[in-house]
Amino acid sequence: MVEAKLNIDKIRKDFPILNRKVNGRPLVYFDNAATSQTPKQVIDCIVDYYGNYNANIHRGVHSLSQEATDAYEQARLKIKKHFNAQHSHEIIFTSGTTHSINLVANSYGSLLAEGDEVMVSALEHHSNIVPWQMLCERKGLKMKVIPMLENGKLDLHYVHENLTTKTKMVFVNHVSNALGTINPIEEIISAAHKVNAKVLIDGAQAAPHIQADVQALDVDFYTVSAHKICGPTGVGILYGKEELLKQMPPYQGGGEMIAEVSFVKTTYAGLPHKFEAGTPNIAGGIAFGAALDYMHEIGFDAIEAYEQELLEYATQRIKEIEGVIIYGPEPKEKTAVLSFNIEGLHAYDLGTILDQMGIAVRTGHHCAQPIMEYYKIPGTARASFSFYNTKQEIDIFIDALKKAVSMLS
Ligand code: C6P
Repeated sequence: MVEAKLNIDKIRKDFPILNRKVNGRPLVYFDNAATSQTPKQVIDCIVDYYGNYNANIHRGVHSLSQEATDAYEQARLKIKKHFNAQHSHEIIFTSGTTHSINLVANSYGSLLAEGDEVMVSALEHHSNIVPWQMLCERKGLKMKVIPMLENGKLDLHYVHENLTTKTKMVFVNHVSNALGTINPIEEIISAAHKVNAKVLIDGAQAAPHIQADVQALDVDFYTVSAHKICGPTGVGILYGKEELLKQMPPYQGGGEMIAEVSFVKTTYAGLPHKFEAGTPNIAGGIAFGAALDYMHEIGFDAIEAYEQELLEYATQRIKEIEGVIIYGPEPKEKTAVLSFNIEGLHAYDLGTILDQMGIAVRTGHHCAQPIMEYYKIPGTARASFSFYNTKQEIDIFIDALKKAVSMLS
Protein backbone atom coordinates (compact mmCIF):
# COMPACT_ATOMS: atom_id res chain seq x y z
CA MET A 1 0.00 0.00 0.00
CA VAL A 2 1.29 3.47 -0.94
CA GLU A 3 0.45 4.86 2.51
CA ALA A 4 2.93 2.41 4.09
CA LYS A 5 5.53 3.23 1.40
CA LEU A 6 5.44 6.90 2.29
CA ASN A 7 6.10 6.39 6.00
CA ILE A 8 3.69 9.11 7.01
CA ASP A 9 4.70 9.06 10.69
CA LYS A 10 8.27 9.90 9.74
CA ILE A 11 7.17 12.54 7.24
CA ARG A 12 4.89 14.24 9.77
CA LYS A 13 7.82 14.59 12.18
CA ASP A 14 9.50 16.79 9.55
CA PHE A 15 6.72 19.40 9.89
CA PRO A 16 6.94 21.12 13.31
CA ILE A 17 3.66 22.98 12.76
CA LEU A 18 1.72 19.70 12.66
CA ASN A 19 2.35 19.34 16.40
CA ARG A 20 0.53 22.48 17.34
CA LYS A 21 -2.99 22.89 18.57
CA VAL A 22 -5.54 25.32 17.20
CA ASN A 23 -8.43 26.29 19.45
CA GLY A 24 -7.39 23.53 21.83
CA ARG A 25 -7.50 20.78 19.17
CA PRO A 26 -4.66 19.18 17.21
CA LEU A 27 -4.25 21.08 13.95
CA VAL A 28 -5.77 19.42 10.88
CA TYR A 29 -4.31 21.42 8.01
CA PHE A 30 -6.40 21.07 4.86
CA ASP A 31 -5.53 24.40 3.23
CA ASN A 32 -2.56 23.14 1.29
CA ALA A 33 -3.72 24.66 -2.01
CA ALA A 34 -3.40 28.11 -0.43
CA THR A 35 0.06 27.38 0.96
CA SER A 36 1.81 24.19 1.93
CA GLN A 37 3.54 23.66 5.26
CA THR A 38 7.30 23.83 5.57
CA PRO A 39 9.49 20.87 6.59
CA LYS A 40 12.31 21.44 9.06
CA GLN A 41 14.85 20.69 6.31
CA VAL A 42 13.67 23.86 4.52
CA ILE A 43 13.40 25.90 7.74
CA ASP A 44 16.95 24.80 8.67
CA CYS A 45 18.19 25.87 5.25
CA ILE A 46 16.82 29.41 5.82
CA VAL A 47 18.30 29.56 9.34
CA ASP A 48 21.65 28.33 7.97
CA TYR A 49 21.68 31.05 5.31
CA TYR A 50 21.03 33.91 7.75
CA GLY A 51 23.25 32.39 10.44
CA ASN A 52 26.25 31.56 8.26
CA TYR A 53 26.49 33.15 4.83
CA ASN A 54 24.00 36.01 4.49
CA ALA A 55 25.37 38.34 1.79
CA ASN A 56 24.27 39.98 -1.43
CA ILE A 57 24.82 37.86 -4.54
CA HIS A 58 26.52 38.38 -7.91
CA ARG A 59 28.19 41.48 -6.48
CA GLY A 60 30.96 40.88 -3.98
CA VAL A 61 34.38 39.33 -4.35
CA HIS A 62 34.31 38.43 -0.67
CA SER A 63 33.76 34.86 0.48
CA LEU A 64 30.30 35.26 1.93
CA SER A 65 28.99 36.79 -1.27
CA GLN A 66 30.51 33.98 -3.29
CA GLU A 67 29.07 31.31 -1.01
CA ALA A 68 25.62 32.89 -1.23
CA THR A 69 25.92 33.26 -5.03
CA ASP A 70 26.95 29.61 -5.40
CA ALA A 71 24.06 28.39 -3.25
CA TYR A 72 21.56 30.56 -5.15
CA GLU A 73 22.81 29.38 -8.54
CA GLN A 74 22.83 25.77 -7.30
CA ALA A 75 19.15 26.22 -6.47
CA ARG A 76 18.51 27.51 -9.99
CA LEU A 77 20.18 24.36 -11.33
CA LYS A 78 18.01 22.13 -9.13
CA ILE A 79 14.91 23.90 -10.42
CA LYS A 80 16.14 23.60 -14.02
CA LYS A 81 16.67 19.87 -13.51
CA HIS A 82 13.31 19.40 -11.79
CA PHE A 83 11.37 20.98 -14.66
CA ASN A 84 13.77 19.59 -17.29
CA ALA A 85 14.48 23.00 -18.81
CA GLN A 86 17.15 22.97 -21.49
CA HIS A 87 19.17 25.82 -19.92
CA SER A 88 19.43 27.15 -16.36
CA HIS A 89 19.11 30.72 -17.72
CA GLU A 90 15.58 29.82 -18.78
CA ILE A 91 14.69 29.77 -15.07
CA ILE A 92 13.95 33.32 -13.88
CA PHE A 93 13.55 33.82 -10.14
CA THR A 94 10.47 35.88 -9.28
CA SER A 95 8.45 36.51 -6.14
CA GLY A 96 5.91 33.87 -7.22
CA THR A 97 3.36 32.97 -9.87
CA THR A 98 1.63 36.37 -9.80
CA HIS A 99 4.93 38.13 -10.46
CA SER A 100 5.87 35.60 -13.18
CA ILE A 101 2.61 36.14 -15.05
CA ASN A 102 2.86 39.93 -14.75
CA LEU A 103 6.40 39.72 -16.11
CA VAL A 104 5.23 37.89 -19.24
CA ALA A 105 2.09 40.04 -19.66
CA ASN A 106 4.19 43.23 -19.53
CA SER A 107 7.26 42.07 -21.38
CA TYR A 108 6.06 39.57 -24.00
CA GLY A 109 2.78 41.48 -24.02
CA SER A 110 4.58 44.62 -25.19
CA LEU A 111 5.41 42.79 -28.43
CA LEU A 112 1.72 42.32 -29.26
CA ALA A 113 -0.17 44.82 -31.40
CA GLU A 114 -3.69 46.24 -31.64
CA GLY A 115 -6.06 43.73 -33.19
CA ASP A 116 -4.13 40.70 -31.90
CA GLU A 117 -6.10 38.17 -29.90
CA VAL A 118 -5.34 36.26 -26.71
CA MET A 119 -7.22 33.28 -25.24
CA VAL A 120 -7.71 32.56 -21.56
CA SER A 121 -9.62 29.79 -19.80
CA ALA A 122 -12.67 30.22 -17.59
CA LEU A 123 -10.94 28.14 -14.90
CA GLU A 124 -8.21 30.67 -14.12
CA HIS A 125 -7.10 32.20 -10.87
CA HIS A 126 -7.39 36.00 -10.99
CA SER A 127 -3.58 36.12 -11.38
CA ASN A 128 -3.93 34.62 -14.84
CA ILE A 129 -6.82 36.88 -15.85
CA VAL A 130 -6.24 40.40 -14.55
CA PRO A 131 -2.69 41.04 -15.89
CA TRP A 132 -3.95 40.02 -19.37
CA GLN A 133 -7.06 42.17 -19.10
CA MET A 134 -4.83 45.12 -18.18
CA LEU A 135 -2.66 44.33 -21.22
CA CYS A 136 -5.70 44.03 -23.49
CA GLU A 137 -6.94 47.45 -22.36
CA ARG A 138 -3.53 49.03 -22.86
CA LYS A 139 -2.87 47.54 -26.27
CA GLY A 140 -6.35 47.14 -27.76
CA LEU A 141 -6.22 43.32 -27.84
CA LYS A 142 -9.25 41.04 -27.95
CA MET A 143 -9.62 38.39 -25.23
CA LYS A 144 -11.43 35.12 -25.98
CA VAL A 145 -12.50 32.90 -23.08
CA ILE A 146 -12.46 29.08 -23.23
CA PRO A 147 -15.75 28.17 -21.51
CA MET A 148 -16.00 25.66 -18.67
CA LEU A 149 -18.49 22.82 -18.44
CA GLU A 150 -20.72 21.71 -15.56
CA ASN A 151 -18.21 18.94 -14.68
CA GLY A 152 -15.50 21.54 -14.01
CA LYS A 153 -13.57 20.76 -17.19
CA LEU A 154 -12.78 23.01 -20.15
CA ASP A 155 -14.73 22.95 -23.41
CA LEU A 156 -11.92 21.92 -25.74
CA HIS A 157 -14.10 22.25 -28.84
CA TYR A 158 -13.96 25.98 -28.25
CA VAL A 159 -10.16 25.91 -28.34
CA HIS A 160 -10.02 24.03 -31.64
CA GLU A 161 -12.74 26.14 -33.23
CA ASN A 162 -11.54 29.56 -32.09
CA LEU A 163 -7.77 29.51 -32.41
CA THR A 164 -6.84 31.56 -35.49
CA THR A 165 -3.70 33.15 -36.87
CA LYS A 166 -4.78 36.27 -34.95
CA THR A 167 -4.34 34.40 -31.64
CA LYS A 168 -0.95 35.33 -30.25
CA MET A 169 -1.11 33.88 -26.75
CA VAL A 170 -3.06 31.30 -24.74
CA PHE A 171 -3.04 31.19 -20.92
CA VAL A 172 -4.35 28.20 -18.99
CA ASN A 173 -3.61 26.73 -15.60
CA HIS A 174 -2.21 23.23 -15.39
CA VAL A 175 -4.51 22.61 -12.42
CA SER A 176 -7.47 24.74 -11.27
CA ASN A 177 -7.04 26.00 -7.71
CA ALA A 178 -10.77 26.16 -7.00
CA LEU A 179 -11.74 22.73 -8.39
CA GLY A 180 -8.52 20.75 -8.77
CA THR A 181 -9.23 19.99 -12.45
CA ILE A 182 -6.13 18.78 -14.29
CA ASN A 183 -6.36 20.51 -17.65
CA PRO A 184 -5.32 18.76 -20.90
CA ILE A 185 -2.47 21.20 -21.43
CA GLU A 186 -0.65 18.98 -23.94
CA GLU A 187 -3.62 19.20 -26.31
CA ILE A 188 -4.01 22.95 -25.76
CA ILE A 189 -0.30 23.64 -26.31
CA SER A 190 -0.18 21.60 -29.49
CA ALA A 191 -3.35 23.24 -30.88
CA ALA A 192 -2.02 26.73 -30.05
CA HIS A 193 1.32 26.02 -31.69
CA LYS A 194 -0.44 25.03 -34.92
CA VAL A 195 -1.51 28.70 -35.30
CA ASN A 196 1.81 29.96 -33.95
CA ALA A 197 0.35 31.19 -30.64
CA LYS A 198 2.55 31.05 -27.54
CA VAL A 199 1.29 29.35 -24.40
CA LEU A 200 1.71 30.28 -20.75
CA ILE A 201 0.80 27.53 -18.30
CA ASP A 202 0.17 28.59 -14.70
CA GLY A 203 1.68 25.69 -12.80
CA ALA A 204 1.04 27.05 -9.29
CA GLN A 205 -1.38 24.26 -8.31
CA ALA A 206 0.20 21.49 -10.36
CA ALA A 207 3.73 21.84 -8.98
CA PRO A 208 3.02 20.25 -5.57
CA HIS A 209 1.51 17.14 -7.19
CA ILE A 210 2.79 16.71 -10.74
CA GLN A 211 6.37 17.05 -11.98
CA ALA A 212 6.04 18.99 -15.23
CA ASP A 213 8.61 18.44 -17.99
CA VAL A 214 8.70 21.73 -19.87
CA GLN A 215 10.57 20.30 -22.86
CA ALA A 216 8.24 17.34 -23.27
CA LEU A 217 5.27 19.69 -22.96
CA ASP A 218 6.90 22.10 -25.42
CA VAL A 219 5.40 24.87 -23.30
CA ASP A 220 6.56 28.46 -23.89
CA PHE A 221 6.16 29.77 -20.33
CA TYR A 222 5.50 27.92 -17.05
CA THR A 223 5.03 29.60 -13.66
CA VAL A 224 5.45 28.26 -10.11
CA SER A 225 5.27 29.55 -6.50
CA ALA A 226 7.65 27.91 -4.02
CA HIS A 227 5.26 28.28 -1.09
CA LYS A 228 2.85 25.72 -2.54
CA ILE A 229 5.59 23.11 -2.84
CA CYS A 230 7.02 23.09 0.71
CA GLY A 231 9.17 26.16 0.07
CA PRO A 232 8.95 29.65 1.55
CA THR A 233 6.63 32.49 0.52
CA GLY A 234 7.84 35.35 -1.67
CA VAL A 235 9.76 33.29 -4.20
CA GLY A 236 8.90 31.42 -7.38
CA ILE A 237 10.02 31.04 -10.93
CA LEU A 238 9.14 31.78 -14.49
CA TYR A 239 10.34 29.22 -16.99
CA GLY A 240 10.55 30.66 -20.49
CA LYS A 241 12.00 29.27 -23.71
CA GLU A 242 15.36 30.88 -24.37
CA GLU A 243 14.41 32.18 -27.82
CA LEU A 244 11.37 33.99 -26.38
CA LEU A 245 13.12 35.38 -23.31
CA LYS A 246 15.83 36.75 -25.59
CA GLN A 247 13.27 38.62 -27.71
CA MET A 248 11.53 40.09 -24.68
CA PRO A 249 12.41 43.53 -23.25
CA PRO A 250 13.22 43.76 -19.51
CA TYR A 251 10.20 44.08 -17.23
CA GLN A 252 11.75 46.06 -14.36
CA GLY A 253 14.84 48.27 -14.42
CA GLY A 254 17.46 48.46 -11.69
CA GLY A 255 20.63 46.91 -10.36
CA GLU A 256 21.91 43.58 -11.68
CA MET A 257 19.82 43.61 -14.87
CA ILE A 258 22.21 45.85 -16.80
CA ALA A 259 25.38 45.41 -18.83
CA GLU A 260 26.33 49.12 -18.80
CA VAL A 261 24.54 52.25 -17.66
CA SER A 262 25.14 55.80 -18.86
CA PHE A 263 22.86 58.76 -19.35
CA VAL A 264 23.24 58.32 -23.09
CA LYS A 265 22.28 54.65 -23.27
CA THR A 266 21.87 51.64 -21.01
CA THR A 267 22.44 48.11 -22.21
CA TYR A 268 21.01 45.07 -20.53
CA ALA A 269 22.47 41.94 -19.01
CA GLY A 270 21.91 38.54 -20.61
CA LEU A 271 19.56 35.86 -19.33
CA PRO A 272 18.46 35.28 -16.63
CA HIS A 273 19.70 38.55 -15.06
CA LYS A 274 17.88 40.78 -17.55
CA PHE A 275 14.67 39.84 -15.71
CA GLU A 276 16.05 39.85 -12.16
CA ALA A 277 16.37 43.51 -11.20
CA GLY A 278 17.33 44.32 -7.61
CA THR A 279 18.37 42.14 -4.69
CA PRO A 280 16.31 38.96 -4.90
CA ASN A 281 14.90 36.78 -2.16
CA ILE A 282 18.21 34.96 -1.74
CA ALA A 283 17.31 32.77 1.22
CA GLY A 284 13.99 32.01 -0.48
CA GLY A 285 15.62 30.89 -3.72
CA ILE A 286 18.06 28.62 -1.88
CA ALA A 287 15.23 27.23 0.25
CA PHE A 288 13.15 26.57 -2.89
CA GLY A 289 15.97 24.26 -4.00
CA ALA A 290 15.94 22.57 -0.58
CA ALA A 291 12.17 22.07 -0.85
CA LEU A 292 12.59 20.30 -4.20
CA ASP A 293 15.32 18.10 -2.68
CA TYR A 294 12.93 17.22 0.12
CA MET A 295 10.05 16.39 -2.22
CA HIS A 296 12.30 14.28 -4.46
CA GLU A 297 13.51 12.30 -1.50
CA ILE A 298 9.91 11.29 -0.89
CA GLY A 299 9.20 10.92 -4.62
CA PHE A 300 6.61 12.68 -6.76
CA ASP A 301 5.00 9.45 -7.99
CA ALA A 302 4.48 8.22 -4.43
CA ILE A 303 3.19 11.65 -3.38
CA GLU A 304 0.68 11.75 -6.23
CA ALA A 305 -0.56 8.21 -5.60
CA TYR A 306 -0.96 8.78 -1.87
CA GLU A 307 -2.75 12.12 -2.30
CA GLN A 308 -5.09 10.46 -4.80
CA GLU A 309 -5.92 7.84 -2.14
CA LEU A 310 -6.70 10.61 0.34
CA LEU A 311 -8.89 12.40 -2.19
CA GLU A 312 -10.86 9.29 -3.06
CA TYR A 313 -11.36 8.47 0.60
CA ALA A 314 -12.48 12.02 1.45
CA THR A 315 -14.82 12.13 -1.57
CA GLN A 316 -16.45 8.87 -0.57
CA ARG A 317 -16.80 9.89 3.10
CA ILE A 318 -18.18 13.38 2.47
CA LYS A 319 -21.02 11.82 0.47
CA GLU A 320 -22.35 10.51 3.82
CA ILE A 321 -23.50 14.07 4.49
CA GLU A 322 -26.95 14.91 3.19
CA GLY A 323 -27.12 17.82 0.77
CA VAL A 324 -23.42 17.85 -0.08
CA ILE A 325 -22.54 19.24 -3.51
CA ILE A 326 -19.05 18.51 -4.82
CA TYR A 327 -17.68 20.75 -7.57
CA GLY A 328 -15.19 19.67 -10.20
CA PRO A 329 -14.48 16.41 -11.99
CA GLU A 330 -14.11 12.89 -10.60
CA PRO A 331 -11.11 12.32 -8.27
CA LYS A 332 -9.04 10.65 -11.00
CA GLU A 333 -9.24 13.80 -13.12
CA LYS A 334 -8.11 16.24 -10.44
CA THR A 335 -5.49 16.84 -7.80
CA ALA A 336 -6.26 16.47 -4.08
CA VAL A 337 -8.85 19.25 -3.87
CA LEU A 338 -12.35 18.77 -2.51
CA SER A 339 -14.44 21.86 -3.24
CA PHE A 340 -17.94 21.59 -1.85
CA ASN A 341 -21.05 23.19 -0.43
CA ILE A 342 -23.81 21.84 1.76
CA GLU A 343 -27.29 22.80 0.63
CA GLY A 344 -28.75 25.69 2.58
CA LEU A 345 -25.52 26.49 4.45
CA HIS A 346 -22.87 29.13 3.90
CA ALA A 347 -19.34 27.88 3.25
CA TYR A 348 -18.04 30.69 5.47
CA ASP A 349 -20.06 29.42 8.45
CA LEU A 350 -18.81 25.88 7.88
CA GLY A 351 -15.22 27.13 7.72
CA THR A 352 -15.63 29.12 10.94
CA ILE A 353 -17.00 26.14 12.88
CA LEU A 354 -14.35 23.80 11.46
CA ASP A 355 -11.69 26.26 12.63
CA GLN A 356 -13.12 26.10 16.14
CA MET A 357 -12.39 22.37 15.94
CA GLY A 358 -8.80 22.91 14.79
CA ILE A 359 -9.46 22.24 11.10
CA ALA A 360 -8.16 24.66 8.47
CA VAL A 361 -10.01 24.80 5.13
CA ARG A 362 -10.40 27.72 2.76
CA THR A 363 -13.81 29.21 2.05
CA GLY A 364 -14.96 31.76 -0.52
CA HIS A 365 -14.34 32.33 -4.20
CA HIS A 366 -10.68 31.22 -4.03
CA CYS A 367 -9.63 34.13 -6.30
CA ALA A 368 -11.50 32.40 -9.13
CA GLN A 369 -14.74 34.39 -9.30
CA PRO A 370 -15.66 33.38 -12.88
CA ILE A 371 -15.96 29.76 -11.71
CA MET A 372 -18.30 30.78 -8.89
CA GLU A 373 -20.29 32.88 -11.33
CA TYR A 374 -20.67 29.84 -13.59
CA TYR A 375 -22.13 27.77 -10.74
CA LYS A 376 -24.13 30.79 -9.48
CA ILE A 377 -22.69 30.50 -5.98
CA PRO A 378 -20.79 32.99 -3.81
CA GLY A 379 -18.12 30.44 -2.99
CA THR A 380 -17.27 26.95 -1.78
CA ALA A 381 -15.51 25.30 1.12
CA ARG A 382 -12.25 23.82 -0.12
CA ALA A 383 -10.35 21.05 1.64
CA SER A 384 -7.01 20.48 -0.07
CA PHE A 385 -4.75 17.61 0.93
CA SER A 386 -1.03 17.07 0.98
CA PHE A 387 1.22 14.04 1.39
CA TYR A 388 1.59 14.72 5.14
CA ASN A 389 -2.17 14.43 5.73
CA THR A 390 -3.81 11.19 6.83
CA LYS A 391 -7.09 9.30 6.54
CA GLN A 392 -7.50 9.72 10.31
CA GLU A 393 -7.49 13.49 9.76
CA ILE A 394 -10.15 13.06 7.09
CA ASP A 395 -12.25 11.14 9.62
CA ILE A 396 -11.85 14.01 12.11
CA PHE A 397 -12.84 16.45 9.36
CA ILE A 398 -15.96 14.48 8.39
CA ASP A 399 -17.07 14.15 12.03
CA ALA A 400 -16.53 17.88 12.54
CA LEU A 401 -18.43 18.66 9.36
CA LYS A 402 -21.36 16.54 10.52
CA LYS A 403 -21.38 18.45 13.83
CA ALA A 404 -21.18 21.78 11.99
CA VAL A 405 -24.14 20.78 9.81
CA SER A 406 -26.26 19.83 12.82
CA MET A 407 -25.34 23.10 14.58
CA LEU A 408 -26.23 25.22 11.55
CA SER A 409 -29.39 23.39 10.42
N1 C6P B 1 -3.78 30.33 -5.07
C1 C6P B 1 -5.26 29.52 -3.35
O1 C6P B 1 -5.70 29.49 -2.20
P1 C6P B 1 0.85 33.47 -5.71
O2 C6P B 1 -0.06 34.17 -4.78
O3 C6P B 1 1.48 34.42 -6.69
O4 C6P B 1 1.83 32.57 -5.05
O5 C6P B 1 -0.07 32.46 -6.56
C2 C6P B 1 -1.18 32.93 -7.25
C3 C6P B 1 -1.89 31.78 -7.87
C4 C6P B 1 -1.88 31.66 -9.25
N2 C6P B 1 -2.45 30.63 -9.89
C5 C6P B 1 -3.07 29.66 -9.21
C6 C6P B 1 -3.66 28.51 -9.95
C7 C6P B 1 -3.14 29.72 -7.81
O6 C6P B 1 -3.74 28.76 -7.13
C8 C6P B 1 -2.55 30.82 -7.12
C9 C6P B 1 -2.66 30.96 -5.64
C10 C6P B 1 -4.01 30.30 -3.64
O7 C6P B 1 -5.82 28.91 -4.26
C11 C6P B 1 -4.03 31.63 -2.99
S1 C6P B 1 -5.20 32.73 -3.71
